[in-house]
Amino acid sequence: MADMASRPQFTGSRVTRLEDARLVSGQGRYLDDVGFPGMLEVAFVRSNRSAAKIVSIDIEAAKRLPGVKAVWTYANCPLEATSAGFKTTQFALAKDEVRYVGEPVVAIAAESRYVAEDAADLVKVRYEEFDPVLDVRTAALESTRQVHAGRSNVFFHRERKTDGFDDALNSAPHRLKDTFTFHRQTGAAMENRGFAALTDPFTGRLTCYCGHQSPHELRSELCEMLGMEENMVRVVVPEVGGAFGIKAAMYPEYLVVSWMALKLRRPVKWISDRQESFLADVHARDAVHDVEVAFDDDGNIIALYDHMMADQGAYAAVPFPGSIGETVTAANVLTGPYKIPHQATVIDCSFSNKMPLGAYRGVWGPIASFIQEGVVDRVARYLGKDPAEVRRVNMIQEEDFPYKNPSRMLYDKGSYLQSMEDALRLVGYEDFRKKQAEYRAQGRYLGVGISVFVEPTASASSEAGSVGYEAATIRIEPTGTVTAAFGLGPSGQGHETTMAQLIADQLGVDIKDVVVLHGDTDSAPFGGGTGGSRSGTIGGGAAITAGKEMREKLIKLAAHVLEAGEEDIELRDGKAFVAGVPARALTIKELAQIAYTHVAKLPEGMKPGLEIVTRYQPPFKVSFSNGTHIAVVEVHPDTGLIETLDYAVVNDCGNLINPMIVEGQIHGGVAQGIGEAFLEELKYDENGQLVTTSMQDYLLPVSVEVPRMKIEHIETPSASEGGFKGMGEGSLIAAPAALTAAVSDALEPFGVMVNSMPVTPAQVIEWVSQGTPA
Ligand code: SMO
Repeated sequence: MADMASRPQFTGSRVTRLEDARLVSGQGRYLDDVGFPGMLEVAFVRSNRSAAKIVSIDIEAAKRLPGVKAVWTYANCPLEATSAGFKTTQFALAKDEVRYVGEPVVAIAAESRYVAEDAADLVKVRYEEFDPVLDVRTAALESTRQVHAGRSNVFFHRERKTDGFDDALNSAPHRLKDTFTFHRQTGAAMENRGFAALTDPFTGRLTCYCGHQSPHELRSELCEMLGMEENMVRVVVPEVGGAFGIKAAMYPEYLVVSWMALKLRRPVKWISDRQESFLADVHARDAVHDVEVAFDDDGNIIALYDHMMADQGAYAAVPFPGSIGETVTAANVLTGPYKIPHQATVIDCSFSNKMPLGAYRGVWGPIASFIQEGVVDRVARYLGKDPAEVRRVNMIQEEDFPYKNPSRMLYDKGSYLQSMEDALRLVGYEDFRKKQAEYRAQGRYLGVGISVFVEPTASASSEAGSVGYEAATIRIEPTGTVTAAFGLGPSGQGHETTMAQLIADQLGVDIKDVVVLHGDTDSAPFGGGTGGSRSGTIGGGAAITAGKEMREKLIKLAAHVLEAGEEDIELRDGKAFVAGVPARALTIKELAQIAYTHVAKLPEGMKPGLEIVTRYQPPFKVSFSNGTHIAVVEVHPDTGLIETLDYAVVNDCGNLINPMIVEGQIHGGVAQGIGEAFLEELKYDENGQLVTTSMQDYLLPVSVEVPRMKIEHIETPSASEGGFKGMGEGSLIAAPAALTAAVSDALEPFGVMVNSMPVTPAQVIEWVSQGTPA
């Protein structure tokens, strides 16, 4: 049979996003657009102490306020929100102790949010304070108070070392040490997090609305914690205005709202305000790494040591503690694209009195890249060599694939060196070096930073997808158009377009005739969801696999009705043709009519209907995307301001489904990278109060800070169906390392080598004032 997929009409093209007409015209329905008659709205009283015993809670005045329906404490809602893997006991509403500022203590349901907020002001909680634990090094000390009594603050410890590491380190000609510090951040999605729930009064079935990355995973977690069966709970994910990992988590508020809908028999909704988002959306990063690198005179890196200390915050978080992701995965890819034979890692994850750590785009990646590129740049500076040259010397080469790194991760084929050479060309590297010297002579400080990244994608154990497969249903309706449903939970990535591209090509139909549904557990097959850069590769594989199965059935049916051989049937332009005889054709609609209503015409043994449900699991544990980011910045030592003057990305995520969508992901990732490197920071004071709870304190990049990017693609296919690799996180993984390396390069005359983020104007001024200009 002719394979349409070998001549794709849509796959690989810059197909305009099908979802954008409604999204950019304000017609998207987000969580806060969900409303029902009689709906109650919820406000939470949150802990304003970072570590304290709850002495008493006075809710009487709040209960008496007109319009208030319920004022709940733990006594009304005795539910636990716990994580199976690294169990800490967190209650949906704090029971007798609070462990971070922002922890929900009392929930109020009222006729409106205004009334609920007024009632919240009337609640009086008396606390008896403890000394908060706020820093990873202190948390690890024996003398420090235990965040969870009877349990060591260091809840995860792991040591790994390659054979011969100590000898390699000790016999190396040169060794350098530094400490890298990462600040706290959060996903800061444009759309705040929220949850709505209602119970069917007759069946008792619960329907939940939530902007979430993994609808089925959320349903499973809710059922486990509420003690309900999965056929009694439906999760519906509306449009999601940014998720970035923070909407992959299960939160205490979701349990409270569900429980209220079940007990009060009224629809209930809660959506966080911006302050709550900063306080109570999972945080990320927040780690200190003690690093040592050993190398020879030519710049060959021989061994890398990293003691990683990560601050989990008060609880393990569900479904997994972010500090484990930030460290264990960082250890897995610490050497990045470089052939470093020896590695030793020590990991300590500890509890503190801060908001729990979960996932934020890239999880391990910005940290691993910052260290790996920082180490190469330190070696280059120490030896007086060009940073690009030291990268060439250490880079994994073409003939090394498949390459097993010191953490035994198997890298499939990539284009590491080529991506760097191409990116160097895009910024005119050699020329820039000449100009840089001239600028310096004029007292201007320009720098260039290189970040060559590898990104483990489409993993069976990704943080948001606990399953290694993804699921797709394809149905050709009786009128001949196509409905496809996925278990994915997209949040702006354009799945409605990319999945439709793949399906349309398999079926030979117009992309406009394919409707992609997602995010409703009643209609979508059980799947893992979006996260860990997996949707395009694994979800795309499911789309292709289901498309192929449907194609086979259509061809069989058409061959039978047209009395032709299956090998002579072509699917194209919404029709099944007999090859070479264009007049002998049936439209997909005619085939669908036969399949659904004139079933006597079906070939013997063929079941009626046109509906395929399939699951796809790639033939690897993980596939590695790669690429290079190069940033050119100017640093103004007098004001501390940093301008990004030029930015190049050469990206290799295997075969492209839609280059425009891939580039959109790169644009967003680099923008977030600028935030991470220069702007965004969640700061706690010495009492454990979060002092950055508005957009005035937590600075996000705006258009003036985000440069135009020069983007090129290399396509080194993976072994997945379609040859795709993931790419959702790569740009945020690479960008902070490139940007900070550019700052180090610019400020070389002052002896500056960046070892902490964000690089703020105040930080620049401090470094410059301590340095010695050449
Ligand atoms: S940080 Mo993500 O949900 O892979």
